[in-house]
Amino acid sequence: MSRNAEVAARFEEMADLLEAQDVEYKPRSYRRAAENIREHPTPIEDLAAEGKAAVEEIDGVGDALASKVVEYVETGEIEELEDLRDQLPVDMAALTSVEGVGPKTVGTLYEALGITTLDELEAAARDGEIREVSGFGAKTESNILENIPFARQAQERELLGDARPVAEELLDYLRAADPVERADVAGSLRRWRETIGDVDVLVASSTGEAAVDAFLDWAAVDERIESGTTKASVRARDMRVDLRVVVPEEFGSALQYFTGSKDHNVHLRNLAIDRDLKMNEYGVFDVSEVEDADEAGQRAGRRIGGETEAEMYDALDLPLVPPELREDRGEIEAAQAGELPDLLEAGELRGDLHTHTDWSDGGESIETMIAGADERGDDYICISDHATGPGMVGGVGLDDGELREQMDAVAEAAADADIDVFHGVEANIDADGGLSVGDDVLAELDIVIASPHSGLDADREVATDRLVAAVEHPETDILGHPTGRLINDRPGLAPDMDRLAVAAADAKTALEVNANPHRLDLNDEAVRTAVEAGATIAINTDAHGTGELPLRRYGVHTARRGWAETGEVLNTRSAADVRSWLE
Ligand code: DGT
Ligand code: CA
Ligand code: CA
Ligand code: ZN
Repeated sequence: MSRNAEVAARFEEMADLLEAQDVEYKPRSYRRAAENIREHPTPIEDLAAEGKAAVEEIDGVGDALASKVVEYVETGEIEELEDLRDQLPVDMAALTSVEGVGPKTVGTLYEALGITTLDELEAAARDGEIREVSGFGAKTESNILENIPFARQAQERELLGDARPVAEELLDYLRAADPVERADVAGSLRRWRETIGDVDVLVASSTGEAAVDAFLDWAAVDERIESGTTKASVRARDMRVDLRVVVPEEFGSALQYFTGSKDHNVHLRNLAIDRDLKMNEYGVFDVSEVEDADEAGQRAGRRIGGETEAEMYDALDLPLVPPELREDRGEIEAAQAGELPDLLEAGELRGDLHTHTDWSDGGESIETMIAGADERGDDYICISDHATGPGMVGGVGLDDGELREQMDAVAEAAADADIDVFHGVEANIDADGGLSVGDDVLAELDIVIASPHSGLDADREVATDRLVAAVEHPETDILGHPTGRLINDRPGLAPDMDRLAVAAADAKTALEVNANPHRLDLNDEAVRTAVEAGATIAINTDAHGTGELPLRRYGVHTARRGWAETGEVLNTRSAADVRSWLE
């Protein structure tokens, strides 16, 4: 975590603790300051070193808050925060991660029942104590109980989009270190799972201890958890990072082993046993001449591979299975039958079909977004700002008149652009599956994205009906972030994906894989249902600024985890082919 993020997190905790005590106004100013400090491009410690006045330059940070920033940078503590924590000794972050539980609820439940942790909250809900507290009822209690497992999981797992950049920074560092011959990520991060328990990194080196030392010296390490001659674990940027060091000859077998998943590996190992082979992190061995292969050492038998990962699969007459597929969801059977999907590749996407500008809640102009796409080498971009309607707060969305005005602005920008520009809209799906924009306006736009932004706690049946109706709307081209989930934050809708996928395929409406790492919506399994039903998918960043255009890769790898092939993805097509698909 950067120091800016650290300070922001502390201000947010103060806001929560104050709010829990029914303090007015102050929580809002702490939250606003937190947001601006987090986003501020200058390291907060540099500003603090210049003095309080420099800190006050940040929007929303006045004299009092600037003093606290300086205090934190100088002492590592904020006295007022420590006092607040003493007054209300609760695990605020954990408790408020339960949907429906805010700081005020935490304060009330602490006063009434002394609840300080998730475990205590769960026990109280289970024992029916919460419904007895004034202002609470049986319904609230059962909601809390239902949402606790989700919150608990959210506390434990990092977003792919947070973990990946940390791992890549570490790989750059390790690959430049003398003792390191090769380095790669393994584990769930290499499989691009949407959340990550810990970061696994594998290094090939003939001088193991020196490689471990280099890792421990990485500047981002905050805490050394354990270390030995060939492995170590640390905390860095608020994540656990595990390092393994192997000799170069065993890099392939170790990479295969530590990439997992465990189920995939168990399945492979059983295939190996059937052929008198033994597979482990040290290699693949022919053990037909070995008396008792289970009892003999790990490296017993005749080694037939392990320097590369491909050799491990080759020993079983299998093609290399892409890491994203290694979940034991049928990929081994497919590999045996020669029917592995020909997965979409990152470089095959030719444009983004869902982006925002400062006409709605984006941060940049139409021209800047187009230039950003051009710079990335894309062939086209779709400008699709929010329309007004259910789920849009604070006048963010455009009404029909403004959308018409925007048509001229987009046409003007398109005329000056070197890439193709589509003009679209992100319309909101209302409770019945209708869209929040007039049909005449929808008909004039190139691309209509229909997204759910409200009613995200509807039951399965209701949700499915509503999404199917949106997909079948004659003007809808893409169903945007179909479930509306926010990973670790909000479960979103849980539609019957089979029904939705069939409806989308029939209506020729694309289903979005929203690439924002907080969303990844559709998720991997839903993508698989979609493509099996013959639906088309569209991988979009939903970028609210050019800085978010590179998030596309998270969508690509999620689609790969859903077995998506190139031809099934709308935006692998040329602009002309997208236009004819739209007609
Ligand atoms: P995570 O960290 O929870 O997101 O998931 P992974 O898959 O990264 O799991 P992790 O970090 O516990 O272990 C990394 C890989 O090491 C795992 O995917 C497969 C391999 N592995 C770990 N423990 C075992 C085991 O007991 N048996 C087998 N076959 N493989 C294991
Ligand atoms: Ca892991
Ligand atoms: Ca691990
Ligand atoms: Zn959007």
